[in-house]
Amino acid sequence: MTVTITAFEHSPDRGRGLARDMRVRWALEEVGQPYDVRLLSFGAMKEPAHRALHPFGQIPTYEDGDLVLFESGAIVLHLAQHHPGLLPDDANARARAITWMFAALSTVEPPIVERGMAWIVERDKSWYEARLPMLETRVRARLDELSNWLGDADWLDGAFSAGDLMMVTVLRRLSALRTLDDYPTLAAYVARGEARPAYQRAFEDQLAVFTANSAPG
Ligand code: GTB
Repeated sequence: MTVTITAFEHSPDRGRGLARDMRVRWALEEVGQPYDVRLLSFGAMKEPAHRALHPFGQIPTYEDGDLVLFESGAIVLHLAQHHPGLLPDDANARARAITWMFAALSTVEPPIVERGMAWIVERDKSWYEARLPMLETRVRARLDELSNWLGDADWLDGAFSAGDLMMVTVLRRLSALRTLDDYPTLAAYVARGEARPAYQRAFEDQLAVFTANSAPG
């Protein structure tokens, strides 16, 4: 049975691969698993049929026979644990790669999302300009630390892993603001991730959805 994931019918990022189905697509491509995509409107995401799969009415979800998962991190971890290619065989190295997945999602992503959300929902508020330096400082503190850790290594801990996949997708959320221009080590790290053939296949597939749904006439 083919795996089915869900994604935006009209992604607000105009197909730049910033929505969280991108990580799942990339992981599926890395492990060579074919998949179908069910596209959802914002309305359909909140309908009972989708909420039965995702309690918060969001994308992505993952269906494989009787198994239904939500949360992009849990989906990528599931794929990495059941297929070779995204986690090392050595038990300690495997645990460290999973640690990097959590670091991406619970230490690096939150300040990036918080700054992005402030721009979306608070930029016309009186307090926005006062709050922005604090939000910016918190993002840059994590980038400084991550950049120091990476040094001149290609990946976070040995060979490319699900930890890198997750971290690259988190850092890509900074692309519109060009923040990574100040972090050449991290910019090169993201570029290495984006150069992987599996990433490129996943990116093209999600971009094709946006292109098809934006075609005139
Ligand atoms: N923690 C969950 C996970 O990792 O799977 C978060 C899932 C989530 O935030 N899903 C978003 C969603 O369904 C899409 S990815 N939103 C609709 C809703 O909540 O009603 C977040 C996202 C959206 C758009 C952009 N963008 O346009 O750049 C980037 C990221």
